[in-house]
Amino acid sequence: MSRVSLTQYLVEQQREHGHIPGELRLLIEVVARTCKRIAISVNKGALGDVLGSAGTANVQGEVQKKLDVIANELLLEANEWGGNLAAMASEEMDTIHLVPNRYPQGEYLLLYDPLDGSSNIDVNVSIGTIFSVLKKRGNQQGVSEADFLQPGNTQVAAGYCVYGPQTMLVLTVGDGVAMFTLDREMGSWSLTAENVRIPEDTKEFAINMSNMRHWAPPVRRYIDECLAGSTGVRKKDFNMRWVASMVADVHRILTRGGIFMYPWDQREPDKPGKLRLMYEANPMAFLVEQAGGAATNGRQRILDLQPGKLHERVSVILGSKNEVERVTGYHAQG
Ligand code: P6P
Repeated sequence: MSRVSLTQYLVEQQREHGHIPGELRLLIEVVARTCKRIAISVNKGALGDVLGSAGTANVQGEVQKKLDVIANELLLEANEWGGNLAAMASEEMDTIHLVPNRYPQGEYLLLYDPLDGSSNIDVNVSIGTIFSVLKKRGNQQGVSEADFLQPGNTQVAAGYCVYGPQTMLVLTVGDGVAMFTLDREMGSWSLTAENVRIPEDTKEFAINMSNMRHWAPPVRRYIDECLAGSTGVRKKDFNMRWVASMVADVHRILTRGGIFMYPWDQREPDKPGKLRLMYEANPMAFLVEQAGGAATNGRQRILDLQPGKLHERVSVILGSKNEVERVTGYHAQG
């Protein structure tokens, strides 16, 4: 049985739903092709001199791994010439990257975390690339950082590539979630799941438990109830997972349900959370909602948040709808 390729899926989506104009289809295919290229570097490991630190720090002040820099460069180079983008923004770059004048400018804005979960690179645990696509608003010439500061509910596409036992591309253009598995013999993406749905209930939570003493009361209450299991108010036992790669944890939740939490905590009270809104929380929230899940910052829908800065952080609670609503309800109760 011949499988549906990414190109065929995108063409059929455009034919049936008109969600994917040619310019957007090109953008998605170029990002998907670049993820295959990143996968080659990731899979080389020590054989490719790609492990360890690059000896530089990013805008977040975090030490950059060699693969962070490689993945960022690959995405920049691949997306400059298409004529469909006005600019790009990356976790690894302080300011936006304009399409060079030698190329035509387009209307789309591409944001990405080129390699999320970098702390897992050197220990061979799944990592991933996360991307989000916006459209420039208005028709004024040029592009500035302000053009990127749109709420997540304006995204036209979002997705991630997870470099795990399988290399998989997960994508939404606002009409459900599709999953593609890299067929290494063909070097192409094959559709392996579509209309992905997250179960509304779950028995599995994902949070970094070592931060427990720093959590706000609503988070502590929720996790304590999960830990009390069948002997407590939840009357069911829970399992825990924490990969420390958001892409891997979100992929598990899209595949079998669960709740993922990286909430505000009192270690750095001025920071709303650890994860970044524009190129981590927003694309993941778009995917999760498109699969019937929910995503809030504890009080508001993540996709409704109005960004103030390109690299701003946010508290993230996402996954199985009924569990996210329970945690959000606990925050409302104070
Ligand atoms: P911690 C990876 O660095 C990341 O940004 C997310 O992918 C992941 O969920 C989180 O941070 C892990 O953070 O504090 O558990 O190492």
